[in-house]
Amino acid sequence: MNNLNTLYKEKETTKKTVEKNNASSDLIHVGFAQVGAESDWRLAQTQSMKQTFSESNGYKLDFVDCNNDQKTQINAIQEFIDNGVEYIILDPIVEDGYDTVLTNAKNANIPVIIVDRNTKADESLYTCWVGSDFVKEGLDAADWLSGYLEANGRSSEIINIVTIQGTLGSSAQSGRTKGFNASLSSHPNWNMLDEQSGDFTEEGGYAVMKAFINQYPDIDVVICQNDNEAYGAIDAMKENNLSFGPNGDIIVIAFDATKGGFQRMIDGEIHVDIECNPLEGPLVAELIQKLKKGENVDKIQYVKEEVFPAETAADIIDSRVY
Ligand code: GYE
Repeated sequence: MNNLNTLYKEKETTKKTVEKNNASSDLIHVGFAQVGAESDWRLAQTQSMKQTFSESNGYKLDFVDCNNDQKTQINAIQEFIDNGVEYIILDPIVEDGYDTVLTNAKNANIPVIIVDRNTKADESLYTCWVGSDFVKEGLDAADWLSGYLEANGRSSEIINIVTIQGTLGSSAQSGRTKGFNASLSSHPNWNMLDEQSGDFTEEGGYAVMKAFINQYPDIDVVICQNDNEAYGAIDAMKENNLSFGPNGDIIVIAFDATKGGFQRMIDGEIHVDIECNPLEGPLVAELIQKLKKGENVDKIQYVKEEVFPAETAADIIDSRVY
């Protein structure tokens, strides 16, 4: 009887282990090579991915914060391949330099979904891309500025502009720059004084704006390629007793439209925030589910985005989720 009991118990244990193994092997194994943690936008995107690719939703997520270092990112992807993940999600820090590792993923038959920033790698090397239209964001910023100057009777005034760019070589930086600068030729009175990278960080925005203020005595507009850079630029302007914001002199344009950016608009510090949506997790999961069923997915998918001028901020802030 004792023996039988032991046997029964052993059987139960084996059954449980097998169930557990089955359960974990049912999880879809996904690797996400994230850019870093440089901004509030980035933290919101990480949260969206982690919430979506949770075990309770049926995923096993290998998450690597690449600390804004491309080498780390390439190594992370290679490790995902070596570990046999089923899907790779990549947010490329910069546009160039991923061809070899993407070829390795392709040869290992692992679909790669690119999110947010894009790469110049050949389209055959990845399955699809989902993110923002950065060129359109830049164009939207220019359109807003044009309308704002016109509404204030300043459309033929000389307008001196400085740009605090994002990480050089990233598609978010190159797209926003390209979009905004495309409007310069149709506004001969707009004078782009300088463009320097603040690396999408608050400290970077502060340092670049401080240097701009020292060098250029008459800045009319500062374009900050993300909210965090704008916060840094605002600190630099305050420190130098410069007047800025909707009730002041220097026009402040930001990108991302995070909750913090909305608050700064309400506080009278930012004129307009061009939305960039980081909540890409559910969309990427939808793509993975389709790929798993063998369905086709669109090669390129843009997320929907808007332009939020300061006067709309108070009504909208409570509905913002990031
Ligand atoms: O604007 C910025 C982040 O790639 C769109 O990266 C993203 C940008 C975003 O650090 O805040």
